[in-house]
Amino acid sequence: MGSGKDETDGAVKERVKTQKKDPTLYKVVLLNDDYTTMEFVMHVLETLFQKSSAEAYRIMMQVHLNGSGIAGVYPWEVAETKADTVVSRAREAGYPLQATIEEA
Ligand code: TYC
Repeated sequence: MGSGKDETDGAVKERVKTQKKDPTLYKVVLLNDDYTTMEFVMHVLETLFQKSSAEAYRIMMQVHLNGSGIAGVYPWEVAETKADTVVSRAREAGYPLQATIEEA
């Protein structure tokens, strides 16, 4: 279809149209506290972040010993929803566990 002069015209237009989502990824960061049980944190990592029990234990201990740790990396909307879900599940269970998101 191209005359030679404008052979990239259609392709450029199509790329702009199809790139709907922000490609930036965000870390869901769990924060340590003195009251949330290790078992609860591992349960959240296994059920909400699809971690194996070994990986859940590793991440939980990273948070416990160093103050924070990465539960997973996702597009913004997914990361935000998962962080909110961590906090609401913790509150339902009576724990002060906090989760935040950070640009990856
Ligand atoms: N520090 C908690 C305890 O000793 C365990 C814990 C780990 C809490 C990770 C929060 O994100 C956390 N019971």
